[in-house]
Amino acid sequence: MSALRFSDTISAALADGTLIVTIDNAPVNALSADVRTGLMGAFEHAEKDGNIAGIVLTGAGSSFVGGADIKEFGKPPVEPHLPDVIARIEAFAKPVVAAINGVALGGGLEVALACHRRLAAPAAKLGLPEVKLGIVPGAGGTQRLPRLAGIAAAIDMIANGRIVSAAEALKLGVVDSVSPDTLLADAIADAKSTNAAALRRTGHLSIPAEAVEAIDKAASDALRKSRAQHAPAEAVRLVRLAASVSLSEGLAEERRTFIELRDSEEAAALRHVFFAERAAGKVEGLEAVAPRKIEIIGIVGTGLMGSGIALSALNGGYRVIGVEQNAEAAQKGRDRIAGLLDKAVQSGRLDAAGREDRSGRLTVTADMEQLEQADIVIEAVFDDLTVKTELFQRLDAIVRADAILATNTSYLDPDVIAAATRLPERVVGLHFFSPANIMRLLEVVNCRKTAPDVLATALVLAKRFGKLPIVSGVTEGFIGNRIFSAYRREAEYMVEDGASPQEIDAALEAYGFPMGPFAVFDMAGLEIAWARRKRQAATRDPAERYVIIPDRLCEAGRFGQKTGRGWYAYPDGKRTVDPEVTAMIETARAEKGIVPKSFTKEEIVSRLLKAMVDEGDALLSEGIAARASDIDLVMINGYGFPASKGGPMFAAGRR
Ligand code: T1G
Repeated sequence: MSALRFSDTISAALADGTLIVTIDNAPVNALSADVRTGLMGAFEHAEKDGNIAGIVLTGAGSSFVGGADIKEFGKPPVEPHLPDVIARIEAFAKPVVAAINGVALGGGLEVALACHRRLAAPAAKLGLPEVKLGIVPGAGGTQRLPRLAGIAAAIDMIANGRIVSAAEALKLGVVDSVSPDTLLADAIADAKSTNAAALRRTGHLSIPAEAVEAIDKAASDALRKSRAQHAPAEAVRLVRLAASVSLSEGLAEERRTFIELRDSEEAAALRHVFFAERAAGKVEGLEAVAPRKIEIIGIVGTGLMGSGIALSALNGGYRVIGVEQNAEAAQKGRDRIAGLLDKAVQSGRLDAAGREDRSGRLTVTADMEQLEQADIVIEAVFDDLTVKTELFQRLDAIVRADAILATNTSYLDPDVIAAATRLPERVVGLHFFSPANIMRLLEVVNCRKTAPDVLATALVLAKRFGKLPIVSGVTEGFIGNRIFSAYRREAEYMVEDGASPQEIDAALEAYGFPMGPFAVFDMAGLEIAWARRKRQAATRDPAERYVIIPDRLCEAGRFGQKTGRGWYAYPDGKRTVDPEVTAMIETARAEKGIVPKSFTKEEIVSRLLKAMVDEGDALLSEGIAARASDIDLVMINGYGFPASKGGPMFAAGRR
């Protein structure tokens, strides 16, 4: 086969009259300017060369094409523009077959949709996830996908950014066949057998007829999930439009909408989150450090947190030994984990074989000696310093010297726990968020003595658990709870200054939080913070402003939702403003001689955002957080900060 090169990233080989064009732009074959230029060159060549009867388009490595090059967004667009490349492919006079060897996402799927035929490898994944970046497909996806899969399926995939397997793509008509292991050969054969005089151009197909109810349901399902974001609604509008306008009109409206959204604040925020997630968990100088081998994970405590952690570990493919204080508690732990597995099966997240496989890798015992086999032990016992320290001292005598000990504490100082053990350098913090099998966020606490390879191992484990690891230094509450405490403090100051809890909650919900702070405090329970305030009372700085109202709520037995009353009352479970609380607030203000002020929604958001950002700046200057984008990810993934705003540090930078 003779090799041809059309750009740094586009090469081709002629095989038996078929030009095999390969996109090779590591790491995901994004459609950079060089890729687009090379593709145009390859098609130019194929058009002129009479020996070429057809083209096969494929990707190098594990991706077909991971999408348009997101790194080019926000910069002046460079020709050739993607829609022009795509139009060139679809209009080509000779058969063009896509051999989808891996992920075909965004512009990658749009390129495939413009080909005349599509063959996929079984492991290929296909999707138009642009809404996750606050945009819509901008190169024909909203107009071509419905011509193959129908309006309802196209709405489901595009407005939800849902990625489908090759098998589902085949069922939907998005690909013509799935090739188990001879994808390229099959694609060449397909190109050769395709009649150039009767090419099936996707853009020229009419939209398949389907029930209006199915379309309306797909649309309402997608819009219900999208909450405050604009892109999903625009995606629904554009896909529906495909049924009533010509291809060129639809493409023009799609492009206009794409450009408008691409330049929006929301898209800038979501792009920030996308790159932040890829930067997270990277620690300067750790690249060269080899992580320890982990196969067996011990978990002491299989209560709410421990069972969630156990399921994450089982999902990560590990063997798990859960340990409880006695046989009865061990049985309860086994049942709790079995319940989580059943829920995963019922929700369709797990099939029966997967459940079987996980159960087969789980042991729950009262015999702590079994942990001598463990490569790491994660404790998820009662958050008390003595309990955790004594446990680690017991484990010191049971586990191997090269085993890691991880503490899942929220508020205790892991350095103190580590200092009480024989080998402090093997201790690391893993702060899971409840429910631990669902919440992606995992704060990996780099204690003062933690060895580099122990930290590297914890980061590998976090990824295998499917978590988003954020490295934190040791400070009370680590990154998330320290910022959340500042947020709570400022919210309480504002109540004392004149804003009501319901005004503050409404302002933050309008900004994009699923729940305002006082609703969250009531849901979490007021007694935890109250206990901590009482613990700290003796050492509190008398000069520091102190809001007495939360103490009074607790003294009145108002601990939040669970007691039916907190900052709000909850008659029949419905959150309502309680005049008793309003009176308590007014009394507390009067005692301090505060004349209540009124605040606009914007003032409320700005003041609470500033409280979070000031604490974030402190965490950065103290070296607790490695980068501002890590702080954004913690607040988005652990505390409901709207991703469409990018996180507190990003949002503050844009204001
Ligand atoms: N553009 C630029 N860089 C990208 C990229 C992209 N589309 N996708 C990934 N990267 C980088 C990423 O930042 C990281 O860089 C490295 O590749 C590995 O990524 C016109 C406008 C493809 C499933 O939304 O979902 O097409 O940290 O760690 O886990 O309508 O990346 O190494 O420097 O995620 O194997 C639509 C986004 C774009 C897909 C691979 N496409 N990417 O996952 O690797 S908009 C997407 C992903 C668009 C059109 C519109 C995943 C992946 P670094 P990674 P991975």
